[in-house]
Amino acid sequence: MRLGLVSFALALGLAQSAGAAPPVDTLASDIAPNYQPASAEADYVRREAMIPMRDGAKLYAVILMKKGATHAPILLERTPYGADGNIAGNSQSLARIVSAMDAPYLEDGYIRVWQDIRGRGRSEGVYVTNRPLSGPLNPTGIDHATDTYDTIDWLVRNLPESNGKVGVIGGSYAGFTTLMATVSGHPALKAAAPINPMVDVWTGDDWYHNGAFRQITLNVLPIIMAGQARAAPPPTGMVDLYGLFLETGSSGDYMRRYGLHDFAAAKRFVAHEGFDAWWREQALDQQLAKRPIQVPMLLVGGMYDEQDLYGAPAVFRALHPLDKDHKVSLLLGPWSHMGVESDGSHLGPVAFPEDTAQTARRDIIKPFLDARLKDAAPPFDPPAVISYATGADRWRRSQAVPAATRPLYLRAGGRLSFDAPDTKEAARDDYVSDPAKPVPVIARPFYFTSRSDSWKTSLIADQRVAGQRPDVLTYVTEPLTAPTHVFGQPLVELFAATTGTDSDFVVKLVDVYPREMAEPDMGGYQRPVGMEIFRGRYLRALDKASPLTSGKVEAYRFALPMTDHVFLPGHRIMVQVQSSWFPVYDRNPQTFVPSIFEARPEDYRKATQSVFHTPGRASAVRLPIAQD
Ligand code: PG9
Repeated sequence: MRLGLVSFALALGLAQSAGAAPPVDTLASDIAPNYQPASAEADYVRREAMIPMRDGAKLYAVILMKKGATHAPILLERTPYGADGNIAGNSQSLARIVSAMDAPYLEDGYIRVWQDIRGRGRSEGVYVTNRPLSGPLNPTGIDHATDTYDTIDWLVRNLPESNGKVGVIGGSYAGFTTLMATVSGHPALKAAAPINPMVDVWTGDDWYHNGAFRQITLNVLPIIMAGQARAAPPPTGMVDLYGLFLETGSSGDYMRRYGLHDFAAAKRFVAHEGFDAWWREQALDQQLAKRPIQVPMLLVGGMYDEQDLYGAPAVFRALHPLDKDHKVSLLLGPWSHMGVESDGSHLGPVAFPEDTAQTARRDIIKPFLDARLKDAAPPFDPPAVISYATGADRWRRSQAVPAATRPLYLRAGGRLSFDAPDTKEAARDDYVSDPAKPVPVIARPFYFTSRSDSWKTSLIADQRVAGQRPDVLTYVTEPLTAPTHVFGQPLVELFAATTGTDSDFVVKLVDVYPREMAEPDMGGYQRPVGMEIFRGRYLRALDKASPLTSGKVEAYRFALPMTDHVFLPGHRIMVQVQSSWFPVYDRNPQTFVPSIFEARPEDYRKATQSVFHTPGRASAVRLPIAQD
């Protein structure tokens, strides 16, 4: 009884020396919460605001404008990466504190606003990665559309310098929030420019492509989910990820090795490997197509976007047929992820005759926004698509995108031809796919972040790295005698069999440069034009994996990314076929297992793959041909 009382007293903290009050820290804080880095001499005004949302959460925004701005349009960006990071603090001159993307707007009298989305940076509220629109996946009534509405409402009421017109812009994750903003319904929202937006992360953006898991993107989890502030990727060291992933095993093993399996998002990947309702109901192209198109939109896509290649053209394809008042246009250029914001005069070893990104920013994106946001700006009505035709290196305006109607057939002897195969030629080609030696995306080493930028330029990398391997089939045309202009989404129709019970097929459309080029380094370069992967377990149903029947010939049909490319005379068109694409995509064990995240070392087995080219099983890539 006595002991019990003592423990009770201890629990209450009463056992401390009689009468001693707990210490109170009475020193004044050195933090200056109202510090204003812009001094009297600055040519800009910088403000901060905690903007109240309808549920009481306050979201942090930083507001920047030229001193003396008046009747100014507002350009809003909502980001998970830290609003403050968009302003470098070391100058009193506007031109020096913002990026080349932002400077022209500010110099032209715009108000630029960056906001931390809820739960990120200095904003209150709960962070949910790609928080779905209100509906079955999000019953809260709070989404990026409502947060944008509340933010815009506050901005137009509280910024006396504004003209009451707001545009939204942002790339990648912020491209996703930009798309979400378009359903907010706020009357002040007049234009949107989603750049390389995340749209359908199962079909073709960050997390999977046609069911093949993009393990490389796991490295991003800590960056936006380890805490409210932007954090570092897993501390793997500057290693060749080809070697690291191979040595580690499955993606599940990689997650466990670096503590990534504890992230809620990682648990969702494991729980939703297929294209089930979870992914389908947040695929933004389909979600937007169910709603009226309210806001003029210039979708910006990069043909060599190593992260969100799919999103912008997918939204265009979904909305264009519904777009009776022509509100939606697509701008497609030769850029890697977010490359439109930087130097577009080259990508990897491929040089362009102009800074394509600067042209796009100066002559297309800004005039589009100006026309809708500034009080007196010349009209600018883009056609359905503005694209940069690589190969020919010229800008093009199109009202329609051709369908993929012209088959380019895989033929015996490694030939590629617009003529269909005949019965006299060999029926198939075989190769052995060995998960222990997967086909590399680029020549090793593969770095995730580095000075050599190997991840950023991986989609334009020389494909000789693959074509020379015995586990990659190559089919190539004769040198072309006339230009062949491919504009749109090529469609793969591959008749193939495997001796395994699960399998990946990767198909690449490649421009083979002539042996001798003016730039000597480019002789014989195998330049990718469109490449994509399909995971065989989803052949029957995208939402539910099922084993392949060993030895059974199946038709694999899937689209390559949208492109605009001219194969020039003297060049040859090549198609490559392979069954791994590493380390961007995890390895298919080639033995059916319930979850590839949990594949064990013994599940990874060699398989013999057969690609058919007979009249009844005429493997081909169907090309959308532009008539210039
Ligand atoms: N595409 C990016 C992303 C990757 C993974 C998770 C979330 C976002 C991005 O650059 O924002």
